[in-house]
Amino acid sequence: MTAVTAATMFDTTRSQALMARARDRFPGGVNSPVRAFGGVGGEPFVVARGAGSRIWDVDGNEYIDYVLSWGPLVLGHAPPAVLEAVQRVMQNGTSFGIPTGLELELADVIAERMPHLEMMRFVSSGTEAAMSVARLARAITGRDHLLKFEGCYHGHADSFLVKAGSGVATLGLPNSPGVPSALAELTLTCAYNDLEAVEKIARSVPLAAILLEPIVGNGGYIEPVPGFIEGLRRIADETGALLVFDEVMTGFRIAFGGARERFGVTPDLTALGKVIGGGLPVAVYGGKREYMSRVAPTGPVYQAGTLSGNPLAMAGGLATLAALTREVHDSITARTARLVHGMRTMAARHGVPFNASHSGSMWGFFFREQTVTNFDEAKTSDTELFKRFFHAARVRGVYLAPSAFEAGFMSSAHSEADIDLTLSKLDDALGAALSGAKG
Ligand code: HOZ
Repeated sequence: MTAVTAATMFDTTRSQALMARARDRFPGGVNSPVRAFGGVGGEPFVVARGAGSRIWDVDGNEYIDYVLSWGPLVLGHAPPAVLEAVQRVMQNGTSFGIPTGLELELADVIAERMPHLEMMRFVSSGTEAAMSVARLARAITGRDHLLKFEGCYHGHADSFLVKAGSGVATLGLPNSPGVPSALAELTLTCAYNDLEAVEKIARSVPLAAILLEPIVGNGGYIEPVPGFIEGLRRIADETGALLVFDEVMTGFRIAFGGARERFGVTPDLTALGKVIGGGLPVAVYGGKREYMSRVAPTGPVYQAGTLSGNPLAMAGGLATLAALTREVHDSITARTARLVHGMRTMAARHGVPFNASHSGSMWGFFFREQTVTNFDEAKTSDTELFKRFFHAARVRGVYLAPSAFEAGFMSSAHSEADIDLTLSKLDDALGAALSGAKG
């Protein structure tokens, strides 16, 4: 199929009509900024349904999906085990605001795979988890300053909208109006992987916490260099700061047991989300018992939520983690490796500067020769080529994250045949993108 044919056959009439109406109701027509396609231009599509590795838009176009709701759908779309569990639990009611046994069951599974979460608190979004962790770290240490890394995204709480990644990076907004400067000043930043800068800051300012995505997913996919995470642990210990892993994206993806298993470093506090809800709104924060005991009502650090521990969300998470055995994790990892390897080969064949990598089922790529180690380097990748590649892939039926600064994901529903098909479509798409065509 030539590029022209692929674009011509691609009807988006219904999506366009709905988006035109949506723009009147929602800022940018969306309920979360990256969805507006600001990072790639053009019109977002409106999704109708998903099954396994595929999604279909309201015009009937089919896509192999590598966004997977931005990470949670590690079993793919509408997995029968999750649907059955949620439907079964739903028969007994949708929310109580009273403890249920399901919360304890999900917490036990999480603690079994991540034993450093001795005690935890469920919330409904990654933003809430990160915001609560920051408050707790400040309360434990009696210090106000936080250190985060440029391009890392920890949700949209005031303290974290400073040189953030994800939509903030995609839209080129370094910070956000509305965040009181008095608060923003308490959030210090430096480049990811720059241990020397961390050392300098941590020794001159008393830090409550050093927070990071142990593998960055919100500034594009960026891995820590050997020794970086170990170095952060040492500096935190030596300076009295807490080390916080934001594993909302990486949790149950980069390794069966998350970043602690992958890097052999134990954080003091952890935020998790996405996979632990299997596509329903759940997040959690937790860590050492002595720290988590400071949270109300055992301790004075206040945090609450009407829908926290929601039974439907707990059921979704339990069914997802039950299906995500180590064997299943390993097989998704193997397919991710094959996709990444295939993309490298494809780029080499086309003679394009490119690098791609993955850890477990989380992956990413940049149109740039050298490995990317921080967000400044990510910004030097060829984002114009990325945009053309994104659109060319989309009209050929492969949905990639609509931003050069987001990670990709894989699910257990993606078959070997899906990977083969994806690679052949991406090869064709790259050819079209290099010839300057968007479609
Ligand atoms: N913050 C998410 C990506 N890192 C995007 C969420 C969404 O748009 O749904």
